[in-house]
Amino acid sequence: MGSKKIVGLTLMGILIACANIFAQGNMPDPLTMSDGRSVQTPTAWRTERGPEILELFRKYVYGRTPDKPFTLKATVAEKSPNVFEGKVSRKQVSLDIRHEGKNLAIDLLIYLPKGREGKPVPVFTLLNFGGNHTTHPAPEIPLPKSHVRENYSPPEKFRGAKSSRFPIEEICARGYGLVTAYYGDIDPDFHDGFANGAHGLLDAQNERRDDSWGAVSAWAWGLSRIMDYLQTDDEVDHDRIAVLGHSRLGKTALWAGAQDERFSIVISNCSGCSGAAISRRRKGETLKDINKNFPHWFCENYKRFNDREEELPVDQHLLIALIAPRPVYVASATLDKWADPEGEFLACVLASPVYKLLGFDGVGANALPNPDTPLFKGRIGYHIRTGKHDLTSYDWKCFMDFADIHWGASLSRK
Ligand code: GTR
Repeated sequence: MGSKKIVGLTLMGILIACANIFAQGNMPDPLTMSDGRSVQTPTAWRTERGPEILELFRKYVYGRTPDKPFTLKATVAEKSPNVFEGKVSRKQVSLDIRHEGKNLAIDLLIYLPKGREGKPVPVFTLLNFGGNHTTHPAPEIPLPKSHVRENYSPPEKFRGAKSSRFPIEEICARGYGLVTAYYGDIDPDFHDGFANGAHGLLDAQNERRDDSWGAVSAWAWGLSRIMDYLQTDDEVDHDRIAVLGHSRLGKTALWAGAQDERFSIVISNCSGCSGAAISRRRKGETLKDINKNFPHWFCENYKRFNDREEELPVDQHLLIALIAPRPVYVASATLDKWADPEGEFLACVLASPVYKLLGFDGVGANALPNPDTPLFKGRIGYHIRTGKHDLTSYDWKCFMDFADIHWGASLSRK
């Protein structure tokens, strides 16, 4: 089949999907309050509709993160000023987070470009799936001390195994830094009854309710703790810290960015169901699939909407809208049907009116772009890459081009 025909079919798919969705008449409008009032000013968005949507996602989807006091101590565990032939410096920092006598350790791996004459570095922050040692073969990077899933065991076998997802040299060559941590340090990715990780740290026993936080919320909480640390690191540009995530960690990046405004760019890669994709389409993974296969990711209330997506008072375009007016980028892949690329793009289209209200262009298009043709028109960026569910150097190139545009133009250079 020629590429024109594929694109034509996809376009038709989007149009039919839009028509179906609006015909259903139950797609939540970002600019209408639950009580029917219309949201007409930036102030009404900031003070009423935005907080209302955030609360709905807490109550029905990701769960409520406990608002409890903790202390955070950072210790530099390793520093190598000359890696990648002296072009890059590496730093490993251990975070020790404490609450009522319990503690949680998160190990950070940080790469920064050299030769910036002391100027703070804009960075991309992303969690990894298998341990920091999977991002690069260097023996100085320790194996994780927290629980590791079967597909990354035994850990030593996976040293450097995911380096294609972390093109450190390319990132640093463009003047950016990379901050990563293992998501299992924050919360384990299996149903442990919410006993360990951030849940074990902050939850009181027998405290679980239908809107209590799941693992995605815990990982997002961990990203905010990494942000707490980055705000104290003088080598990092505190106004230019992006959060990025792939797949389940793409869902996490969106939820972290929606809650924590210190992330000045938010990037979701192949995030799919309960990430960027519109749930009401029921294409690819559905709420029933995700709640059945990953019962620990979301709150208990979310399960009430299995096969009843149209009753959910939110859909995922509202999660993207919560990031407004900050720049957000959504990336899909042509073969990643499970993540519903058309649904991911549709969410960008449906979030765009909020950006407009706040004085900016959203995605700036109504039709799915051709593969490998990124949309950089407004503050919602989008591309669909040829290929499978993955995070590649092509995706990174697009994210960095997007960051060049928004961090270069919208914030004063330091
Ligand atoms: C799949 C899951 C997706 C996606 C992916 C991943 O099995 O159905 O929602 O998150 O895992 O994170 O790798």
